[in-house]
Amino acid sequence: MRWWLPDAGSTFAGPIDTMFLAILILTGIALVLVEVGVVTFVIRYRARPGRKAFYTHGSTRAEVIWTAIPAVTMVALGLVSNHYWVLIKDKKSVPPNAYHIGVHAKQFEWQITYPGPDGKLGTSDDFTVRNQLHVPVNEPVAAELSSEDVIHSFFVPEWRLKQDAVPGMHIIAWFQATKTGEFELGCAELCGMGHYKMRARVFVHTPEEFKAWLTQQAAAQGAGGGGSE
Ligand SMILES: [Cu+2]
Repeated sequence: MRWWLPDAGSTFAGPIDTMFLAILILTGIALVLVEVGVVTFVIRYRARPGRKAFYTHGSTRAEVIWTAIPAVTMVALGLVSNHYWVLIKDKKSVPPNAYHIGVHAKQFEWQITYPGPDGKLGTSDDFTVRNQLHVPVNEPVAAELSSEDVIHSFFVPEWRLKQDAVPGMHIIAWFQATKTGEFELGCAELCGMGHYKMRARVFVHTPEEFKAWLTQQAAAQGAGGGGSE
């Protein structure tokens, strides 16, 4: 049983984890201060034999302070995290050399389309595999997300990347894996009765392995095969 975050497996993991930790510490401090305050006041101003509980309408000065500090903290967090939001989510941030693949979500599976030998998505040599996502390590990949039916969400915890796939929309989620191995792509949006089993295996390959896999798949498709399951 893991008690902390999944292994860091993409270039986004470092900054996202740092931000997560900063927010956890700040909210942790706030939690302790508030709870200590509540308990202290409850004990100190409680009713006792011969004395009524102390009652106050409040203090404007205290209210201004405890509103201003969280407000300033929130704005500061927003400003600090904006850089990473733009880096990860902005349409213009997708690296021009990214390897584009199609990720089509439907109840309840992932259909991953590869550009085939010509390296271009949307041509006749494209091929599709079900519930398997193969990508090369240390190379930017752009997943072109679409959905067949309802909203699904593309989520690979090790990459710290989560993006909705919305019917009628074409959304690109890019990432660069930094760790080879096998991971899991889960659907992170409740999408129906089979949501719990909507997942794909993720394989992050070395460039050579990836090339070999692509060649083998393309050949199998050319020979009339249906891709590997
Ligand atoms: Cu789903």
